[in-house]
Amino acid sequence: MYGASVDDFDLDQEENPEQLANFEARIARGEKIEPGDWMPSEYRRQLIRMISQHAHSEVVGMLPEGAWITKAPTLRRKLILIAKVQDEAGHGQYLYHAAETLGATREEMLDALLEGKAKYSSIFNYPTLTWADIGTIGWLVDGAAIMNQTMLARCSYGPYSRAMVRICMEENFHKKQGQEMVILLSQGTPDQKAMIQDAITRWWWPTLMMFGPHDSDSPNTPILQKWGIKTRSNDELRQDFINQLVPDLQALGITLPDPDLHYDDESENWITGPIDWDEFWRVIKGDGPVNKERMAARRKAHDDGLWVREALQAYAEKQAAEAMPA
Ligand code: BYC
Repeated sequence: MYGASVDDFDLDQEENPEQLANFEARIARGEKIEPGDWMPSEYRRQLIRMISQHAHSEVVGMLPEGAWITKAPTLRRKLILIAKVQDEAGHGQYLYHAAETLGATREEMLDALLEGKAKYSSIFNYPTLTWADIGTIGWLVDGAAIMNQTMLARCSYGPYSRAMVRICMEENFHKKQGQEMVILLSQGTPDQKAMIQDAITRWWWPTLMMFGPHDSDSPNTPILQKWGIKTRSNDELRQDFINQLVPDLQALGITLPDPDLHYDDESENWITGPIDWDEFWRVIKGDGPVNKERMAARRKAHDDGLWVREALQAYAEKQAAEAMPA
């Protein structure tokens, strides 16, 4: 997908065993790999894939919540939601920058998204039907993201790892505001209780899918773990999330939509019933509840922003012309 930018670097580098051994020794010592450093092209390719998809997720992730800014029930909630959605735009910026350090251009990455070649998180292909969805996204979706991103803050690639540190701090605020909303609604009027129960019922399974397929069906995990990009697997992170969330939600009187959910004394884990992976693959292939709506919104935003890109380009050209000696 990013052939030109990725393959132009260090041709035949994998055929140099000494460089590869040195690279892997650095990772084993816990050193960060930085943009100008030698790296295998597959390491670069994997990072561009993951970081650009992550950036797209942040930007597409603004849509479900952005839709509720004008409908927030109080000024305080509106301010919080605006700040959160603005943070997601900032996260997208840090991440696109991190991917640019690997040689991918912003245009290539955005084209890949708009042409449907690049993925973004499955979770953003579900609609936000009620105000309770906003609290649920904050607690569950941002909570799942933090679980995954705390791991990525320790990843071997310096720019991604540093972006993650800052993003995680902001995500913690997002999670807390969501948790506060869920707690309040779960202790509110019968209508509010029903609304939050309905939202958790709809978001529970899609949130578990966010962590990606089971380890046995995850083709990228082995190489990502070998090179210190992921330090924990999809299933490990998902299990930690389930163990954290189940007791908290049950304590609020919320029922999870899983008749098989039970605590296993031996492993000390909450065990869920089977995840509907057919649904997951359908959603990431473009056939989720609101995939088409999300992509239409992104394409419109891109088209509407054309005059800004043209103005910036004209300004840059003018500056360059003025800097030229007469
Ligand atoms: N959605 O080999 P696997 C946020 C794809 S933003 C879509 O396990 P990997 C927030 C996967 O890409 C949170 N696709 O992949 C924002 C692969 O296909 P390709 C976003 C998924 O990379 C705004 C195939 O399935 N976080 O929280 O080892 C507001 C096989 O999977 C998904 C990140 O992006 C999915 N859920 O592991 C609020 C974190 N899962 O690419 C909140 C960075 C899997 O080979 N990314 N696929 O064609 C990662 O940590 C990893 O890429 C994943 C997947 C854990 C997501």
